[in-house]
Amino acid sequence: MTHRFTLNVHPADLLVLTNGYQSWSESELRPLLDTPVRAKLQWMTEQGQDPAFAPSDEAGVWRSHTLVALVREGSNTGWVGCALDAAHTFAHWEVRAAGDRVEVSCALEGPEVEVAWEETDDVIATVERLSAELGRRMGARTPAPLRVWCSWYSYFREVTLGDMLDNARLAKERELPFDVFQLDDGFQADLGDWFGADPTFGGHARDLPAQLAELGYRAGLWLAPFLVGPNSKLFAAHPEWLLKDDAGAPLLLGDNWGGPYAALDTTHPEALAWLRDLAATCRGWGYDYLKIDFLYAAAFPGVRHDPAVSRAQAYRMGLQAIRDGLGEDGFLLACGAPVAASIGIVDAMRTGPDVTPFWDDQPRRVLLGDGAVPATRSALQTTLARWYQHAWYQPDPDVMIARRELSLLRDHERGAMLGMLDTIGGLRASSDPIAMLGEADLALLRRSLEITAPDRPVALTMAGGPTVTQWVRGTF
Ligand code: 9PG
Repeated sequence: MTHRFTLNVHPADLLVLTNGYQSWSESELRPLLDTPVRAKLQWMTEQGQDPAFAPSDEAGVWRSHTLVALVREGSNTGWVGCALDAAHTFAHWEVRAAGDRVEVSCALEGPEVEVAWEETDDVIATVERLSAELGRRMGARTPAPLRVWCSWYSYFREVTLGDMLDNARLAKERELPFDVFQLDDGFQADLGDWFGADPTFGGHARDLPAQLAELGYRAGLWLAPFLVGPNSKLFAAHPEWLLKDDAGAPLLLGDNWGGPYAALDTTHPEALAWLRDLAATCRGWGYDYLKIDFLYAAAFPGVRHDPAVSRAQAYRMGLQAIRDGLGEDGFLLACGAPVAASIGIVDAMRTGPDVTPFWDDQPRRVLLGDGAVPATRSALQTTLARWYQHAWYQPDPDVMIARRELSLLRDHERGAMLGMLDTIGGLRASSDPIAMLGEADLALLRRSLEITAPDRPVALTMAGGPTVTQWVRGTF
């Protein structure tokens, strides 16, 4: 079913607020007559966009997922559209400049759901109200936000058990107020082979939680539960659990670990049972916080065991299996995840691409058109354009990089990050090696770990830096 609306407004007078498909997908407020960017390489579309509804590359044609707003330039008046349920259905909004009018459509991929469309003299308030309504209908979970130390942004896949313990001990010594120490990618034998250890990790993930507990910290673990490495034992043992292409071969997608990977078919009952067992085993090891990543894979277009299940529904079945295995009282942070379809099952959601110790990656963002590129600038822009999503879960705007060493970020860029964190609310996180932090760095880190209530980004301006409108519009 497609809903259609025509506006008798000149496109040159409007800005469009878009919401990207998954955590890393660019979200922005831009003049309607501008041209969106579309990733030039296939793996970027697979990893950062919805391949079934990628951004347009035509001037005056914008695509958005679940929610869209049109704002009259220089005012807070306009129109807001929102599909009010995302459990079974992906809602594909398209806004198109058509001469001196604007055509808007909302195509539903999945069962029928209610679609709200309102003209308003307060766009910001209407976005917040419809977003809250969606959150209510889907039973949004918003537990207390946590302060997390995460290994990824300093150690990447080279992380060791020793690095985790060294940082936890130093954090305790310096009385840094973290709740959770979270081990990221790099401990596992392969994607899918989560119970085997990477030989360079120097131990096993199950050895960590008890030692963290002694220091007073909860243990968190990263998993990409829906991914299966082509050389993994899981791939060889259960090809029937994998999402297939039209020819019946396992679908291989993305390019993040030196080549493409397969995805679990989450409509397969045995794959679901395996996912429940995976989460329950991690819980048994002592992890009550899971960062589950690359989740879009379960919603990837492909041939499934049960063809009657929509992509959104297949995704939620996989997510629910993980929730069931972890338990209701465990904390689930989703990442690389279809944002609205995750509401009600996850506790927190990454709301933008990865932060980096540098401001921008123009070759990949501008020349290759990848709005989901890891870069502090992209993370800021996308998270700010999603300020209203705190009604869906605790937002995770990613880590604050406070260290001056091994970082190209300048003071006003760190300041912009801190301003964004204070505005968005939600989780606070760091990945800095504690031993690398001088007095000024530690002060900034402590400040960045102070939890704030979500606010509207409109009033925020950093001294000497860009205004929020400039950030969100990408014009800086
Ligand atoms: C572990 C990492 C961290 C990180 C996640 C995710 O498109 N890309 O190039 C791209 C690179 C890394 C990436 C996401 C996308 O990072 O967001 O926090 O957990 O995986 O591998």
